[in-house]
Amino acid sequence: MLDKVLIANRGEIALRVLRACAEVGIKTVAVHSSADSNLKHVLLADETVCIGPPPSQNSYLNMPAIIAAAEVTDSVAIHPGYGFLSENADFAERVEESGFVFIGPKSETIKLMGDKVSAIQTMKKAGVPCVTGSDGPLTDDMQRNGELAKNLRYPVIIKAAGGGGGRGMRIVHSEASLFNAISITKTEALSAFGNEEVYMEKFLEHPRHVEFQILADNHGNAIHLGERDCSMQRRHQKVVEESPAPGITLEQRNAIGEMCVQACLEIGYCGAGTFEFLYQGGEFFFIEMNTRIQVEHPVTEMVTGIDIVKAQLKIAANEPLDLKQKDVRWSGHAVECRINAEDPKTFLPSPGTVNLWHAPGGPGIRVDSHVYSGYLVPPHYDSLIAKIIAHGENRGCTIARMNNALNEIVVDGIKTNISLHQEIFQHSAFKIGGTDINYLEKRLGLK
Ligand code: MV4
Repeated sequence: MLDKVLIANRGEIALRVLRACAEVGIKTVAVHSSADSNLKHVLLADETVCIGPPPSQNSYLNMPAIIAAAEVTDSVAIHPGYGFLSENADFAERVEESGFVFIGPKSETIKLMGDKVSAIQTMKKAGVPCVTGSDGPLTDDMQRNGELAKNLRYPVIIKAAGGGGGRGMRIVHSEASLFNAISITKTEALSAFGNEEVYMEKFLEHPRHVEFQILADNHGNAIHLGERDCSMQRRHQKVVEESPAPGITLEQRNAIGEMCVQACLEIGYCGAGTFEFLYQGGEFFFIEMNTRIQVEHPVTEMVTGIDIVKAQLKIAANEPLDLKQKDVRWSGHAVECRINAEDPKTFLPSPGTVNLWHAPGGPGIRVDSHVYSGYLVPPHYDSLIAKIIAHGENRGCTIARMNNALNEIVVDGIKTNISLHQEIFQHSAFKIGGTDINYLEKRLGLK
């Protein structure tokens, strides 16, 4: 196993990684900004290194400072968590070149998937179903672009190759606005991502966001852990996630999961990964691949009983996967609520001191959180303070358990979105399941 892992992140995911390391006897190094000395995982880590001032740019995104911290602590590997440098191919490459293990796929894989045009081309070639579109970057031939959009039939969507996660895209409803939309998206993409390449897809109007979790090792083994439904979102921020996705059959799960596994084997994927699909009209369409651990990984862990972070550590240590696909079983249902330090009506961040924190409990409840009574939520970072995960034998039981948990939890001193979750869980459409990506924004009167 790895001897010592540096955790290049903060908050709940840093604690999640620390717990996995401690469980398998790996020493931990917490790197943190000067605003984060009192983070729970920093207090628990074997060693700590302050890597800079509060702004992320100067600390959690400061590559030389993080690599220097790995050097002075004799770390052997770096876990990037999610966000920050987790999908930065340049960072992964520098980590590798400095002689450390980057806990994730090879830097070339991150690069290949980070460019959405090459990601889609790769997946299409590997037999994964994709949204019909331009099959590559748009050229400056505007007549050709016009014909392409007409053939796809409006609405179409223009997306930046360097974008992803909802950044750098524009919906086009008619030819009148096509050329302008392409040109604006290119300009924005160049300034935001340093890459002006854009591509076109048919715009799906009522899809659900369904993603597949995979694990692949360095020995030619890959498995899938089924899917998660992340359709309950607002402005590309997921609010509630669940597994399995309502209405998806075991046959669909096995068929799409197997395609993802085959694609992983073809590209020599290594580590944990997620295939994002749009699901509409009973069909799956690949849109992006994430090469990191995701916020919502616990719902998959709850229904499969597989510890995905521990699997990442074993894979990074070059161990073969100890599970075959036939060993993966899905049991019951799991739902996750993201608890944010934010105003439930305006969604503005609400940093400050948590005077009192009381976590929910009981059968089937898991709490992934770094918060404790007296903890100060700094204003510099993401507002996620806790993830409440409920697991039960079926969706109804799971929702009932989550309702209990949302009633039990106490957070005093800062505003949170707990009331939003309570409201969502009363909606009849949510109780039925299978709402699309537009549901929450419509319900909130934003659409
Ligand atoms: C789309 C789409 C409809 N049609 N592509 C947004 C985030 C990025 N991962 C891709 N996104 C979308 N791509 C086509 N061809 C709708 C979205 C989309 C979306 C997707 C998943 C979850 C939430 C979303 C919210 C708005 C738009």
